[in-house]
Amino acid sequence: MATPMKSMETPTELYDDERTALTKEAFKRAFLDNLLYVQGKFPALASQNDYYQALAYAVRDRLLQRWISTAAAYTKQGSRTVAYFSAEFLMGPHLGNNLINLGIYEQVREAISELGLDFDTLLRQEDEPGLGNGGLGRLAACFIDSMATLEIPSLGYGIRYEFGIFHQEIVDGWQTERTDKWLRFGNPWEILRPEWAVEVKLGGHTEQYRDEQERLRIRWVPGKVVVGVPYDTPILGFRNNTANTLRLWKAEAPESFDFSTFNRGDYGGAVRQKVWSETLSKVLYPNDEQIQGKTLRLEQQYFFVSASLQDMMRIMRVQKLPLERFHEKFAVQLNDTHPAIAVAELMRLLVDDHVMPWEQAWDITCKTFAYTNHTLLPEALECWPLELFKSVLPRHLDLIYEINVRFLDEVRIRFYGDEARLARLSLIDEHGERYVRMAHLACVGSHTINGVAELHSELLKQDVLRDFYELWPHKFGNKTNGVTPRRWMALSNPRLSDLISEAIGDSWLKNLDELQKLEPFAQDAAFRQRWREIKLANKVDFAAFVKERNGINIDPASLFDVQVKRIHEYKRQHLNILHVIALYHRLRSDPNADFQPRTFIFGGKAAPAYHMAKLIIKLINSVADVVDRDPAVKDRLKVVFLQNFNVSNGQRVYPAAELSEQISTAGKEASGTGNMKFSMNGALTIGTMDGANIEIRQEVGAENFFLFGLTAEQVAQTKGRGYRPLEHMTAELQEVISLINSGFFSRGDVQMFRALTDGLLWHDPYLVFADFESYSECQLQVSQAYRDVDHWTRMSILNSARSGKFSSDRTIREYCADIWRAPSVPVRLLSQEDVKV
Ligand code: GL4
Repeated sequence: MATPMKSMETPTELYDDERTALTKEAFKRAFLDNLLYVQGKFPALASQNDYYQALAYAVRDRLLQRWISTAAAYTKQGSRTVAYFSAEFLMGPHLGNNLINLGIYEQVREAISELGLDFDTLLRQEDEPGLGNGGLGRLAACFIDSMATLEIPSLGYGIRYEFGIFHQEIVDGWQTERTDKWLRFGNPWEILRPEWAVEVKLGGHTEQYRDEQERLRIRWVPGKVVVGVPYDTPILGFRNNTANTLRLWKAEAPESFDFSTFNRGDYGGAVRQKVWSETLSKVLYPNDEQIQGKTLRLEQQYFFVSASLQDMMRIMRVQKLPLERFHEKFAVQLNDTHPAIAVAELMRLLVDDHVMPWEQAWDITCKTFAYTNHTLLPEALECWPLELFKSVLPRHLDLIYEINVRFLDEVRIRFYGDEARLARLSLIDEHGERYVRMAHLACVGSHTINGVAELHSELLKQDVLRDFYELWPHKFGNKTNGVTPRRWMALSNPRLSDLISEAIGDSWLKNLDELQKLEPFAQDAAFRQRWREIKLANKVDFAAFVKERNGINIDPASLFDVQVKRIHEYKRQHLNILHVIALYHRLRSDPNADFQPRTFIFGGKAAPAYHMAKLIIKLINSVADVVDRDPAVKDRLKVVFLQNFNVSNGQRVYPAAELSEQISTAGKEASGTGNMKFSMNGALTIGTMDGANIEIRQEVGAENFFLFGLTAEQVAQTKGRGYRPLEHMTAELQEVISLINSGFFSRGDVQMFRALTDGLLWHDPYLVFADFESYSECQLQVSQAYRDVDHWTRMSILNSARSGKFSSDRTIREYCADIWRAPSVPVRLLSQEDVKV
């Protein structure tokens, strides 16, 4: 592996004492000290993981000064702080990223190799914190990176799951899940803050009582109490002095061991409370865009939201701010509806615990929250059965009723006599079994509501949140997603990043619009040559990785065509694999066909209970297997399923990709963010008019984008007319389906893929058949374009050069300007003098 951003090393005034100086010598000394004093090992006994830990602690020591300085600056300034509430933070490995942001990557790498160790091996030791499912959790991670880079006071609040997203293994072509034990060897990046633990109540009932002034009040008598303990991870800005905080809550029992029970001889009962309490933060629910409606999930959501709001109130006490100014001190962003219970919880804290009048509390609440919607899929809209909700949060249900009564009164006046509208807007769904609608709670309690790409924000207004839009049009807006170029370019694609910096200087990493300066280089033959060499080198690296993981050889000269993302029918991995089968069929029918060799790379996890998604994985692997064994297509067609697609594997695959598959049914993918990572790294996109694809195409130019398929409007019309997939059957598609049904890919088992093929033939809810021909034709254009090497390279450079919009820095600037109104606070590094005890 090359070194990320050699040209950009700018070590600045870090602590200059012997312990944390940035000289190579001081670093080596610190590293060896940590090996002895933290890991308790000496080199002869140390494992690679011991070395990694020692290295991580040496780096951590060097960023704590920034953390302390940041805390000091924020406390002094007392300015508005963004609290980003998210049930998921898909951070990926910290070590490499921290080295990049500190500007000491190269030095550290040299220090480590001078000690005779392999730096890349140590980097690979880190078990990535996979505390998210996919795009939504990764977006949260990009956002906190950008907030730190833009020097915005912010806190990420979430859950410290003991087990993150499961580890995917492919066994006989099927997905199997293994527990993700990421904390097994400890986590050097977090600092436990037991002194800030808070209690969170659950269950029980409510009762009336009279307070000292004889006022009738309501009190919540909980059935159980858990303790939330914060674990803090510093989040560095890029080459500045800012280190913000990601604060994740672990659930513990108030008393870890119940002695009275123990003394009665009930040993099991004595630990039961502890066990139950800890299950709250035990495991991440592995569903993306699909809710399961489990009690434990609601408890998790409430647990982290309540702990976070209480923590924010503690901060206000420390800063001697009255609670009446809560909304001035904090702007809370709700990352989807997972933390939407915060609306009711803030009301409870203000009204019940702090005896604030309802109207004032409600005013503060609405000025505090803003809500981001991330999906239009109906199965992802959170609704909790009333009885379940009541059993977990009896007091909140009362509060929600009260919020609802007042809200509907407002609606009644605005829309005189429109009973149907009242029912549609209500926080409670009363059709059949009754439910609490979390999206409605979020809308009512927020001052701003946004979608994550232009099309998605439009569809929200027209469709899912239409009634709210008609009520409060001023609340609605769009914030197109973005990704951090630090992780997704500097760290993962050092070769390309160095070339770019050589050409246009290195400030593009802070201001991605500067990539525009690359445009003229698209006309420079020598530059194009280097651009190609870099892509090839990245492909060679990736091929070696595939060889090691899958044991198969892929040809770096073939076109690398990649689809990596969660497996979901709406994302249409099956459209892709059906096309691969069509190509296979063409090659078998006409062995001498003129054919651009391609390697199709797939990766992604399926929710464990999502059978169709798992069947799609099996089909991909079965096709991979047949193609690999068939000498007739050797050297021309390859299919690879990359196991356990996660952040680390993403860092390997985006730089090597040439074609990015963004082929969701139009109107279904809210934004997508992988699409942006590919384009930045010079891959061309084959895609539908969906999510952020539309904006990518607009930026890079229609001539540098392979567009196919129905538009969202056409999809709606097609469905409205009564879609019949068979009407879109072509001869080739017929061959493909027959081949699958004949058992060709399943060792003669004609039943194996029936659920999939029958589903397509008779229902095809995501219009795979309707788009198949358009997709096939577009793929032919891709193959032709790829042959014109110079032209392809020009398009690739332009994709990168025009991807500036898709930096999460741009997104965060927009959130700051339009929603949070949080000013930046530059941090001055404290000197040793400042921190003397
Ligand atoms: C998602 C969307 O599916 C995805 O398009 C979007 O990019 C992402 C971040 O906004 O959010 N919504 C859910 S739920 N999971 C996602 O990945």
